[in-house]
Amino acid sequence: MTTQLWRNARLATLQPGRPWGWIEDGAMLVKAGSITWVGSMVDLPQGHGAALDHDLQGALVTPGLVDCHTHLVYGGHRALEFEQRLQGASYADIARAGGGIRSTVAATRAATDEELFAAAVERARCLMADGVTTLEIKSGYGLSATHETRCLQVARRIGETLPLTVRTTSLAAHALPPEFEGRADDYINEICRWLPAQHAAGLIDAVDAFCDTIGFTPAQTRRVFEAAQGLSLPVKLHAEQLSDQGGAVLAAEFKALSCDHLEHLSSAGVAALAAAGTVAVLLPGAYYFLRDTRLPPVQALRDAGVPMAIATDHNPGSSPTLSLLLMLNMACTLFRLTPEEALRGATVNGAQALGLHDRGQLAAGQRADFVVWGVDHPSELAYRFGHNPRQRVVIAGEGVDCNALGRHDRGNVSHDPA
Ligand code: DI6
Ligand code: FE
Repeated sequence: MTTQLWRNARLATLQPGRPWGWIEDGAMLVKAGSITWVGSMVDLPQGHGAALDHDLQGALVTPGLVDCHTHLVYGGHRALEFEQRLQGASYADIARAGGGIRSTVAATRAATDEELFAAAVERARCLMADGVTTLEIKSGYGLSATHETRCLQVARRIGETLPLTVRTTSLAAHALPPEFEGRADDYINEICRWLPAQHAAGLIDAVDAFCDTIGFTPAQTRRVFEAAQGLSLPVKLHAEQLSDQGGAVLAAEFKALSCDHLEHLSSAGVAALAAAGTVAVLLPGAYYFLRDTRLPPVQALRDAGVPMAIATDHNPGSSPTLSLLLMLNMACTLFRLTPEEALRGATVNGAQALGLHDRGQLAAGQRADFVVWGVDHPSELAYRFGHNPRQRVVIAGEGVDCNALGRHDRGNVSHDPA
């Protein structure tokens, strides 16, 4: 196996102990997809035997970004609902009137597997071009055994098509499908029946639910978690987004990998997350797009030592963004995270929210997933917005051509007005 040397780099390793895990004149050795050594150029081991030499000419290198919360697979869009909200309708009003998530469910069920895949892989490609090397994808717009399975299969196929790592999460308990109107408990029973087969087919890495007034109750969420636990699957939760249902305390009881959103998180919820080692995933895109005014309790999370992650929450209703870099900026401007907290949130803490400990830092033994950026200082990644200074994305030691991968042939679409 060839050893690669990446040298003349400014490294934000994010190793603990010093700001940014900073190494000014840095180098890395990479072999068989993993980092084997990281340090200052002056300490580079003699006789390292690297056959490939990459001179980065002083560019910044960070770990590859981890987008630990997305709903990437769906049909249609919700631009018209956006217009309704601009005219004063609330997100919850639209959901109660049968729009919102349910309208995306109808569009998803109507789409073919190929249509779902083509749209979703293009979204994943955009995220990868933004520096994302590990991506979580939730189901949750199929809401029946057949359609949830299709969405999870599409998510898996993205991981097989693009070089990034895809982790899949079942979010069957996202909304009540219309055919179960008034029978939420029956729908929960159904989910508990499908999960084993989807898990046996290798389609699920974790199980999530939407615990809220327009989602499911804590008692219903508990039943989904018990089913997951019976399959030894880790759980996550959309908790305390629109109201405080005590979801975080429930999720902590099940040692959840993460609790996500958390604008309405109580102090009891903060304490429970801290005790359980659960990651708080903050989603500034949804906060921004829904024009929320209630901030997640960032200082309380910080004081309690709860690791905070940042993700896009890409979905058609509350966060149609495809830029995790933009979320770094919003995490700072809207939630008052420091730029370093934001970057740790989109790397090492995002990885922890997925139960992954082999990535998120530049350190010996970690996967060689990293990004080369055309900026001087890592703070600039959060400071700039609407700007992508990515120079190279490297996944498992291999450079990725972000422009080519996953791009769909639009050659059969004529733009010729004649
Ligand atoms: N919370 C969200 O922000 C997304 N799902 C959820 O439970 C929004 C999903 C949508 O509006 O389509
Ligand atoms: Fe979400």
